[in-house]
Amino acid sequence: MKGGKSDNRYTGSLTGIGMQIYLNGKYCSREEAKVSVFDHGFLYGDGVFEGIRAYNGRIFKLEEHLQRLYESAHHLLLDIPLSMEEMAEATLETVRRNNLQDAYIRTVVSRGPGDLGLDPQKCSGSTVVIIADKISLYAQEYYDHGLSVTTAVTRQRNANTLEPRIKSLNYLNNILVKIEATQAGVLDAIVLNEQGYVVEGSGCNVFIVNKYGELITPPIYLGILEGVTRNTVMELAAKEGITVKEAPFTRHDLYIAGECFLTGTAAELVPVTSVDGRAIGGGVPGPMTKKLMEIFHNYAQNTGTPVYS
Ligand code: PXG
Repeated sequence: MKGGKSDNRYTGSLTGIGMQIYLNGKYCSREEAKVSVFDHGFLYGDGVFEGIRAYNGRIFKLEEHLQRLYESAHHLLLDIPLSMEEMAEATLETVRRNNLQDAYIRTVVSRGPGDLGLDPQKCSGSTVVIIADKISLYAQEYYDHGLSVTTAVTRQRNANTLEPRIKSLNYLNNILVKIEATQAGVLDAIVLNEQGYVVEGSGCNVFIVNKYGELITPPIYLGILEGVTRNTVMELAAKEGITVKEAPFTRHDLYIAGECFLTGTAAELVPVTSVDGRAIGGGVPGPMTKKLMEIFHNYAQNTGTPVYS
């Protein structure tokens, strides 16, 4: 992006040599993996996607990701020409063909090629893409020392426009938030909804630890993507005996929080130690954040659908 600072995303990306990409039932090279300029995914952002991780030869929460993909498609009346079982198998096979143990998988289903009008009925059939690559979102120093973030001026879409629970190919709201973060010299920004409640980051969910030691994350009805990592962290924390609440909170609650962290498939758990220049928890990652990072890491390494068996 012109004028923007480069960050350290996708540093682990494969060079593409020998990469095998699933495209509409066939596996092809990076060079061959091309879709039409008439695809409504390209023309209108008409489609859905998922970002999934594999750890240690196992796909993490595959069923949950596919469930969300199919729910997003259902809302958009978008046909996925594979059953969920077939999609699961295609996902496993894509990781296998790329011989990966740890991977970041991008599944995309778009409306497919049509004419230049909006009408999805004129599209000939969905385009399905599965890419298995590597990803490293933030440099290790941010996991060790925490991230500085700002709050974004761009607000969350309300559920009567484009429902935030749909993981659609229209990510412009999120991209505007990301641009704001970059312009402010930080790596991410926190989004508020129209009522001023904290909802999420540009591509991640948000948690705080309040002064009572409770772990709080915004409820789904405020307008968030129901993150797979978010749900996993809530479950793992509850098992640890931590009080976990889905409750609305404001920018002020964020500023005075004892701890704060972000969750996402790509980011995993990353501590936040400054918001709009206000230090969170003394400006260092808090004990609950560190504990949950460790528990999540162990859990992710030892669970999931085996790729090679
Ligand atoms: N909220 C939003 C808006 C997201 O896009 C999450 C929360 C976290 O959900 P999971 O299920 O992953 O725990 C996401 C997912 C990126 C990037 O480059 C991030 C996502 C998707 C695509 C790219 O940061 N986030």
